Amino acid sequence: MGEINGIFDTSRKTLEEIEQRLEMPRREFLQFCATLAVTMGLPSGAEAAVAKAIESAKRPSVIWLHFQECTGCSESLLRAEHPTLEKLILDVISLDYHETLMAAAGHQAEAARRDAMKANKGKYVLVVEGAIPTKNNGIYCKIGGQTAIDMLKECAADAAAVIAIGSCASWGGMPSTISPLADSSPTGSAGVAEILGKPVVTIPGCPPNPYNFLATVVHFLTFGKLPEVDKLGRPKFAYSRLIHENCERRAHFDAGRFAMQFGDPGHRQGYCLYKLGCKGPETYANCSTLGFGDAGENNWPVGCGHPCIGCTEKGVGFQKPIHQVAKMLNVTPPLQYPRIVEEQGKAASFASAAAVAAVAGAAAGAAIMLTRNLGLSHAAEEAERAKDAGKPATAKAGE
Ligand code: FSX
Ligand code: SF4
Ligand code: F3S
Repeated sequence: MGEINGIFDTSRKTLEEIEQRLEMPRREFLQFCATLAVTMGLPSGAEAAVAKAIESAKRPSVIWLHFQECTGCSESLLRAEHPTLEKLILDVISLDYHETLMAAAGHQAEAARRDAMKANKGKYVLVVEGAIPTKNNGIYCKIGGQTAIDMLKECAADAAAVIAIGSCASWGGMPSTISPLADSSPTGSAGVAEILGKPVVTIPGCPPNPYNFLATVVHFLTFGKLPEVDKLGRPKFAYSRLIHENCERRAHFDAGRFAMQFGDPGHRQGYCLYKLGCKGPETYANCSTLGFGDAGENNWPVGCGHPCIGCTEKGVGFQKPIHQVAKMLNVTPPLQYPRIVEEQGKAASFASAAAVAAVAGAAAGAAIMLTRNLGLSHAAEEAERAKDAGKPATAKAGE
């Protein structure tokens, strides 16, 4: 995977080489950098620094461990399209150990891990996916004869940075769920920080948004350090706002329009899912503004009609019953308060406004695009009204 020199691989590369390798025109590459800069909340113009960091051959060695999990975190990353993980592996990071993607197996795989750790001592990035079972000395998850506890401690000892990806690695996630009849999870699953006894960067989500992980790694490439985090280790650029603050259904919440059961008229019209147990009001994450899978607007749980289960929030996801209504942490309407006659499918969403702004390469432009988007939505509504002229109105303000 290229010659390693210090913390970064300096054996490559010109922008032209990147274009060839990523099979991506320069313009698209810069758009990708702008998207990451916007995700990180960097000011306008920062995409140039991001592009420079990627093109100037900084390429940290990454050791990626898998413990108790479903591999959905890696799967989610594989669904990121700008560029794909496969291309990222070769061009942005040097992925020296990843059990589910590497060709090597058995002793060869373990040898590759130890070689990479030795060659990059103190300089590699350790990414951990999955929870760590602690009951009975951790025997419920073993790799190459080692328990997850021992392997994690061994790999973390000489790492420059540790990133826990997914809710499982962040605090235990799904495997840490406790049955009402028990006082602990079946295997005593814990998160990385708990095992190491020190804070680590966490990217919770089940699965997490791949751009939050990519942005964290690219932040490391660009600035030589990991991004600022909150008290749970989550990068502030991604986890500082409640989902409820920027939800496309927020206007319905404020107007008291709720889906009462799946498939009822309110649900079909895109009303608020609060009464179906949506945990958006007590969950910090950027799902509502970023979306998933590059599949266009509305591609996130609430956008698809399912209440948020709070998968990024310790103590909410996999702990509270899905149907239980959320605790309201903040009822102040956001600045971008949409009009209450907004209906799903009539206009671009906040997510697409941010994406367009990113493509334009202007982080600060997101707000402008958002304003334009609201204008467009108004225009779309007016056009709809004109089209329906002569017919009875189907929706009234405040309905
Ligand atoms: Fe956990 Fe990742 Fe959920 Fe799955 O591997 S965060 S179970 S999506 O995939 O760790
Ligand atoms: Fe959106 Fe859920 Fe808040 Fe309703 S309760 S506005 S669906 S985040
Ligand atoms: Fe998880 Fe809720 Fe986002 S369920 S993916 S935090 S919308």
